[in-house]
Amino acid sequence: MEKILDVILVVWNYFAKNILTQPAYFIGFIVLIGYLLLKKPLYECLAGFLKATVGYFILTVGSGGLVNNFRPILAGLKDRFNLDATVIDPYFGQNAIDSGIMERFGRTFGDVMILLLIAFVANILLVRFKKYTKLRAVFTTGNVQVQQAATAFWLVLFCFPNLGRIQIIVVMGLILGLYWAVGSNLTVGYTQDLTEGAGFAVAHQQIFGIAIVSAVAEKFKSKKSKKIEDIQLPGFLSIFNENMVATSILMIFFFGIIMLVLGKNYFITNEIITGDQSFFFYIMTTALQFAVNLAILQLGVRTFVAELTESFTGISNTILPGAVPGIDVAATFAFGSPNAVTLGFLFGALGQFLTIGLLILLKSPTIIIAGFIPLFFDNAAFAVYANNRGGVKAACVLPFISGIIQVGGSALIATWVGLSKYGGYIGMFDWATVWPLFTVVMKYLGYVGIGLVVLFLVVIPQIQYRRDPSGYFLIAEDYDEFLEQKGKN
Ligand code: ASC
Repeated sequence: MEKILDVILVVWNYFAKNILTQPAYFIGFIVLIGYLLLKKPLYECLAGFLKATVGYFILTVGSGGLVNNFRPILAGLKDRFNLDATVIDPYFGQNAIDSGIMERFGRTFGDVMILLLIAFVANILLVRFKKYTKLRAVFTTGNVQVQQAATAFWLVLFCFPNLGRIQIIVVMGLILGLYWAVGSNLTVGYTQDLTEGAGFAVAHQQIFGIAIVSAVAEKFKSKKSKKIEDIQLPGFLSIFNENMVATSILMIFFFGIIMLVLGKNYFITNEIITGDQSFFFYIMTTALQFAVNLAILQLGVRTFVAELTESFTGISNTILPGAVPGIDVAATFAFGSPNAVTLGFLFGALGQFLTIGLLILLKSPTIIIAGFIPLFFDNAAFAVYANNRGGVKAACVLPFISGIIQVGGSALIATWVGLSKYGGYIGMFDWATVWPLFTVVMKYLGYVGIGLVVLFLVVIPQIQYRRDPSGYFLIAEDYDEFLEQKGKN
């Protein structure tokens, strides 16, 4: 028995390290398997695999470029002002857990990978039995799955410090798998609407957020409400109608101000620029990288999404009937209005910075430093969905509120569970809202709390299904047919 377990773990570690956490290959292999199941000629299967993998790598170049370019600038505020602060960013969060987990709980990161395996298998099984569970989406975004498994592990250790090693991994693995299945399932309908049936769901860190924002955005809809793409600005403002121009101008101001606050000396001391380099042009180049990387990201999405949509029917007709793949939230930035992405980022930043100011004024025990990933990927996505469902006002107001919640929620949970001491917290929307709630319920109600969390998650897709039994599966399986049934075509 032990031998078998060892073999499973070796295979799993290989898969997790090389494929799952490299979503480009994971998506590539999904496309390959999909085409094989569709019995396409081998050379087409190979071509699909390559196109999907390359496309996803292009997306990674864009999103990685954004992160690498702007994260140091935001995090720099911490050093510049000598703040003892917690950075809300998934990678800072993971590092914090890495350095604290042994010291505080006597566990290693290896346990996190086992938890991840259980959650991953749970997600697939939940979708396999969709007849009962009503769950349609499989999480494939391995890079964020590791961060979530680590955070979930910390939270469950905090709630049940005395529970045995195996029990704790199994309990949290099941809850996390359920969260993945239920959360990404929540995004299926809204994403099909946004992408006009591209056939994917979101599997990231703000999946409950997307559902909440999309539902609330509808309250903003009126006869007068306009979508961003319908607004034509007059006169000189018309240059803002062009996304690349709008993004560039806004980012020169936004990052220009922050970089001026940091000061040229900060960049010289940290050997980012040399003394004889022009600070003005350095600011320009940095700010313009925003538009550059966004364009790359969108190209990547366009390259792989068509392959994924077509090939996945091979999987959804056979091994996982009616399923859709859950993929990185960045994929949604290639749909809807490109200006929504920029607006969401800026309004989210406004909300975050105001709340951080408030924390400083109120002498909060934990000061938060805005991290680029929550600031951008959560709020840009919220604006894209909000604009699609409710128009421009929703696309401004909701990311602003999200910014407040991200900082407030993260400050509370990171302080309470002790992660702020290690300098980082994941900070993404669901981990500043839904997961803190789960943690409170489990900490105070114990096993009953676990039961309540599971019940809450299990019931959600049942409610979704009962609202529209005839369209619920159809919207994922055949979007055109769904539109026809709803009389929209
Ligand atoms: C995250 C995370 C990333 C980015 C990326 C966005 O949460 O860990 O690396 O967002 O997935 O494309």
